[in-house]
Amino acid sequence: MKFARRAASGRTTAALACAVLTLGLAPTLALSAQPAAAAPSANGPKKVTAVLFEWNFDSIARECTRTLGPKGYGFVQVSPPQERIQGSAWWTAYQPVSYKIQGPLGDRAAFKNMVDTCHGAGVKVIADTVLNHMTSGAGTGTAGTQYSKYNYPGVYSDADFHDCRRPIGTNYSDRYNIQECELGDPGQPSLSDLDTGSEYVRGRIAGYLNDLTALGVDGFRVDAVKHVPARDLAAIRARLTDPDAYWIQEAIFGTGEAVSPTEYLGNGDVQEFRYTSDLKRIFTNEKLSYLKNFGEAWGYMPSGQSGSMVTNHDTERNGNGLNYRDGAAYTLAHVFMLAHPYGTPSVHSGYEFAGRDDGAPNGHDVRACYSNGWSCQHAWRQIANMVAFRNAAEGTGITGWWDNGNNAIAFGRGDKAFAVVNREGGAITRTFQTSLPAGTYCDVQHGDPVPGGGCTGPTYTVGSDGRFTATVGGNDAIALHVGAVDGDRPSDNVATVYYSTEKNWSAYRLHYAPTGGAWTTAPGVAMEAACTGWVRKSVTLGSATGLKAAFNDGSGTWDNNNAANYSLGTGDVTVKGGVVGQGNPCAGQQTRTGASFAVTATTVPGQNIHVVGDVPALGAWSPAAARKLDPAAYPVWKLDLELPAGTTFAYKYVRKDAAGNVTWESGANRTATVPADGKVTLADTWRD
Ligand code: ARE
Repeated sequence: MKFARRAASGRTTAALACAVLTLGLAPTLALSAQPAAAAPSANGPKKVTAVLFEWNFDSIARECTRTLGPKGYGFVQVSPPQERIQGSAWWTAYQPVSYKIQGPLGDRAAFKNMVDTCHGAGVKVIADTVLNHMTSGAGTGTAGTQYSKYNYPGVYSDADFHDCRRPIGTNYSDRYNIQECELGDPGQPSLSDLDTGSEYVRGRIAGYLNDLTALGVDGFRVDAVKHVPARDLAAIRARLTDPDAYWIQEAIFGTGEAVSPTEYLGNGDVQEFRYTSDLKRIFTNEKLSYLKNFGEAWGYMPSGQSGSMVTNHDTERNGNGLNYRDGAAYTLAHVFMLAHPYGTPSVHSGYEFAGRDDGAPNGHDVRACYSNGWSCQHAWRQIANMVAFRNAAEGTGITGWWDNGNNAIAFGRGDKAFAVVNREGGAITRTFQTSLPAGTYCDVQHGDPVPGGGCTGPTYTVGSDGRFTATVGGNDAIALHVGAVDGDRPSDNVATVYYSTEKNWSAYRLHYAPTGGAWTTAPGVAMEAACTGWVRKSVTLGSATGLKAAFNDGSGTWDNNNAANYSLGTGDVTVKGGVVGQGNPCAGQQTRTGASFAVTATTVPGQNIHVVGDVPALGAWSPAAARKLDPAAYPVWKLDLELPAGTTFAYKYVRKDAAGNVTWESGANRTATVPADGKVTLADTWRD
């Protein structure tokens, strides 16, 4: 039968004729009968998905409650939950054996519990579904099903598979090859390709999706749709008990290919893979200023129907997207993605891997983030706090774009939010024009908003003119939004006065009077060290809306603005070179994430211990640019270094003598990863 059909009807028309006959409908009708993808609005403004790749169901349930719900994620995506082939590689997930929910991620009861728990936390659930194919070989599945290729007891037998039965290889210019042959490389076992033109197969697949719906699932990532004719998917979709289920379809754009991702827009959202590869290129090799018209103007599919992502489980391994080893480029690309309105974003959260096939660590069980190799990108402050930014900005476009013509950009989202992304090597200082309402905002890149008002990190005061001044560190960002307003300051009228240390006094004092109030007793109150170049003092002004101030060194030397005193407002105010400004000048300088190196090493006089590594801050493996450690606690040498959250780096210690000779310690490179917040503490011993 299979040969007869192919011989009689040629390539694509074979399946087409089949579909028309069995359905009694023209394929175009079947397509146009489909509802447009409903789901981006299905969880209110909360559209961001966290993809907890290969996490088991119990771990996902915990994470929904602990992080995803509180941070405002709308969806969690779970890896394929059905019975899969056995093996340690992650890609066993993409070879279904049956539609029983039983495998390394857990069983049906655990799955149901996960869905219910996530719903309780306000998070909807997307299941990754594989419906193009089954397995490439024979064996026993993770629920005990004995299977062979083209024979899956209780589900499919030989007649349910396409006739081509040879690997697709790399020929993507032939629709028949793509859609009826088997995913896989020539000479390798390839994946038995379901005949989705068959009513029986469509019914089976729809039955599986409907079972997931009955368990509470809200949407589906549909794997490998390029290999399934769009009309077959439409026919499957028409059988669903939940017509509003969200579909996010995986179809990789390829220039000149016979099957275009746009063919699938009638069935639901489609992932825009050019977004992923372009972001990698821009953030590693090109200029962020190019992103000014990023989105549909770059030829992408419509924003409202496209999935956007910095990376996924394939691209983080095959180089088509950034991955967790890319340090600041990776983190800042996420900040940009979540600040920018294009598409429906997903944040891939996986695990560290040495080889491409490496399966999930610790039996898929995530006991704690940043342990056992679980990366938890979705929980990094720089990424997680942007979910609320994105939610607050939902429905707004880009306003007030600024760039420096190079690698520093800033843009607003109407009167809801404002972000600055600085991929320059050094800090930038600038007064930014926003459309935000006046107020004091929590910088959610460096602190968390405190419920009811307040912020655990730096704040910026936007004036009634919409402006604020900030210094943004190299490879750092600032993000403000109306959901994270520091409510305390405007009502309490607190001023944090920053004074430049350019006078090099040995002590700094602030002598002040709230507007209409009494002066402090001269010489005033002591100011404290704030950051390089600045001292500060916070004062509560009560109902006063500003203060008069003068500065002195406590020993009779004054800066009183040439006897006029300075007039300062509330919030973060600065005085430098006799000029009054606003904003927190320390924001870009704070050492919040990084590494604390400590190595025990004995040396002789004239020798010093340095650390060198694969990131620029560690000299990019150049001993000349290595960073010297401090021997104050000899024989322990120490160095505190700021590095972006999430940076994974390799390093080694080197010894240098007075003549500049370099001796490397022996052994393999050491590696470490900077956590989302705080520092990774290293306690090493020099290896002779
Ligand atoms: C594994 C082994 C193979 C072996 C096969 C059968 O790795 O060596 O031949 O089993 O024994 C994942 C893994 C595969 C794995 C498979 C099944 O990535 O390595 O095969 O699971 O276990 C095309 C598809 C696209 C697909 C990519 C990978 O169009 O849909 O290839 N992506 C999805 C998933 C993958 C998954 C599958 C599909 C299969 O996200 O993780 O595979 O379920 C151009 C084209 C693209 C094409 C790309 C790569 O860019 O435009 O369309 O993507 O080339 O060929």
